[in-house]
Amino acid sequence: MAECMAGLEGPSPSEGASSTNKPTCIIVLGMAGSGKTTFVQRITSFLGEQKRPPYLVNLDPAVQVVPYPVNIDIRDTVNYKSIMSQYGLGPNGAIVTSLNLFTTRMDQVISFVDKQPPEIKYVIFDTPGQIEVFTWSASGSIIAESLASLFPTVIVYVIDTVRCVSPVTFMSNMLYACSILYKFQLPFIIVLNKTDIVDHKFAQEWMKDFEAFDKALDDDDSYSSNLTRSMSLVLDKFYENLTSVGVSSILGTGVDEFFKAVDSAREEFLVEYLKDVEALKKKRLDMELKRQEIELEKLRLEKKEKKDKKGKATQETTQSDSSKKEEETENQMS
Ligand SMILES: Nc1nc2c(ncn2[C@@H]2O[C@H](COP(=O)(O)OP(=O)(O)OP(=O)(O)O)[C@@H](O)[C@H]2O)c(=O)[nH]1
Ligand SMILES: [Mg+2]
Repeated sequence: MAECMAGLEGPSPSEGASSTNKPTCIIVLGMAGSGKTTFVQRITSFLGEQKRPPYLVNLDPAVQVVPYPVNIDIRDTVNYKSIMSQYGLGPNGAIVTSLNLFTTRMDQVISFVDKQPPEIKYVIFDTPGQIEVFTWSASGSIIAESLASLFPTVIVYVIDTVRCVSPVTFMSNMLYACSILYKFQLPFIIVLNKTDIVDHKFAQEWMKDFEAFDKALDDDDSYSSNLTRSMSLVLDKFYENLTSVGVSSILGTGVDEFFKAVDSAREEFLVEYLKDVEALKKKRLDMELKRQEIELEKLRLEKKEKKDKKGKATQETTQSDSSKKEEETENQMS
């Protein structure tokens, strides 16, 4: 049953992301229709069969049916249709705004995740297809950073392999993946989904072997293919450290390999990323302390100003009273 987020106080999690008991947070991103929700459903049933059910969070406010047993559902907190009419937004804008509003309660989400028993090894976040939420809106960063400051966190980018058979669309997908990786700076796994329709090996070969990719581009002499060729040289560094897994969310193939990749990404997080996250946490704390100091100083000044004004007003009243009295005495004497 979904958690009720109303009236819950913010968290005070005791330990950081380095604790061995902390579950791994998996944020599932990908373009619209790439199969994120079906993938989450598949990995949930895989873990369920192994008696290791995950904790599930749906961050898509516009989804009609959530096909897995969701624990936290954004739809219980924000109504995206009424956000459309309230703010005069179109469907995409309303999804981005809904997520921004939900993000203001991220502390509550963290509190729920933090309260999970040690048997919960994975917390999975399904996200909307409006990937711009995670690329240019603040909420994506807030969600990822606040999770990573407390739990080992991994970004999973789901790709529709069928849409990648053309080298140009493959490249645009990779550029998106690359921008997300650099934005979040967290361990990153690419899931080449829908392998029941197309084998993913060609995509892995293109990532490893520039010449193979170059050859695939030979049949296309458009401007975009020339641009794509230059881009693939630039992306070489990005491909070097990339983990990719072929999965069919419909058949369930590749899921065990995916979890092996997640477990090594967790290790990678604990060894390499934690330092940065700890530094980020410290920076945040320093900033928060500074903000509180400024806020206190502002309050002090406001209080002093009010007191001064009150004093001045009393002085003026006393002065006008005494001048009135003087006037009255003068009048009586004359
Ligand atoms: N053949 C095949 N179809 C798949 C696979 N995964 C997902 N699909 C189909 O792809 C379509 C989109 O799947 P969703 O899981 O809704 O995709 P999504 O990324 O969550 O979509 P949005 O939330 O709208 O962005 C559905 O028709 C799925 O049945 C797969 O591994 N193989
Ligand atoms: Mg979905």
